[in-house]
Amino acid sequence: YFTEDEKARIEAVGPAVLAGTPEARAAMPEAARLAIRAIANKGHKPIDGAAMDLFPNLRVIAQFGVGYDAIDVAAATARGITVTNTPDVLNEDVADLALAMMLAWSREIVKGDGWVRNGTWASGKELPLNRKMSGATVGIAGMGRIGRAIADRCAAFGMEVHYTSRRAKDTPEGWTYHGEDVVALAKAVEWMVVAVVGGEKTRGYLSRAAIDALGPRGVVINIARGTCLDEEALIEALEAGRIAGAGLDVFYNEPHVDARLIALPNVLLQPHQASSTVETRRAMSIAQCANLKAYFDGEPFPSAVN
Ligand code: 8YV
Repeated sequence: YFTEDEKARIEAVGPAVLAGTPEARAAMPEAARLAIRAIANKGHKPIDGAAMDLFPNLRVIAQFGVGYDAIDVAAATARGITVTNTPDVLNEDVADLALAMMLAWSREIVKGDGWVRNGTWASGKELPLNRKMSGATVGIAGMGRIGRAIADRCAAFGMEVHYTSRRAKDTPEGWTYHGEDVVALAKAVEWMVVAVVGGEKTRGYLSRAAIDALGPRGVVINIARGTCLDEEALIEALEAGRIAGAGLDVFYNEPHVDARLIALPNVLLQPHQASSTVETRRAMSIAQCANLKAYFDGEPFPSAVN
């Protein structure tokens, strides 16, 4: 949902109506639908060709977020509609959350907090020893802009960086490129961070074979999209102890998380909050509105994806 500030920023570009559901859009009178030139979208509910066809004069869909997998870009292109996103401004926050989950998982931060609050520590017990993260091996599945921000942070923790990507990147010496072979990547590392773009092309990118190749010390971190890994295979591997754990900010069926994941103690769960800082959400809102304004002013889009 758009916040009041975000709505005000959109309304400063032009008059706007709130129609966040397919039902609300279909219920709009025809004259109102004909007047719509742009959609400011937020969240991950699909916008397909039929949704676009409700608005014959639609020319731009401005997504609030870097990921635009919810929007059928081919359908938009076929209709002469430009899709825009908000890249870059959220790289640091997403990378921060990836490292926060890695540190929280390895050092049992959530459990430790509970022990202090519920008196377990005061009763004389000591938290069982946990696991060192600094200096370990890490695989970055997808070395785009967010992947790079994660890798830089991991390097600062003395971690040995491995990655997959469509092309080898210009990286500091010592980082190992595994082509697009995510199984080879998994064999080389203990930590696996999924940072590929969402969408059909990356569905199940971290495959069953890759998850199993991680081995019993393997920990999967996902800040990309639920679809970027085989969630069923992940759950089975976690339940069987074939891998050590996971830290997940994204899921197949958000906001409804598979009950088996919720039952697992070795999984750290977050409510898709990687970009959710005041600072970054403001920057994303400004970037979304800059794209909307560019359309109405007849200027080039700052960040079009098609
Ligand atoms: C969402 C995200 O934009 O940028 C992305 O791709 O997943 C998030 O930042 C946010 O959840 C609002 O839809």
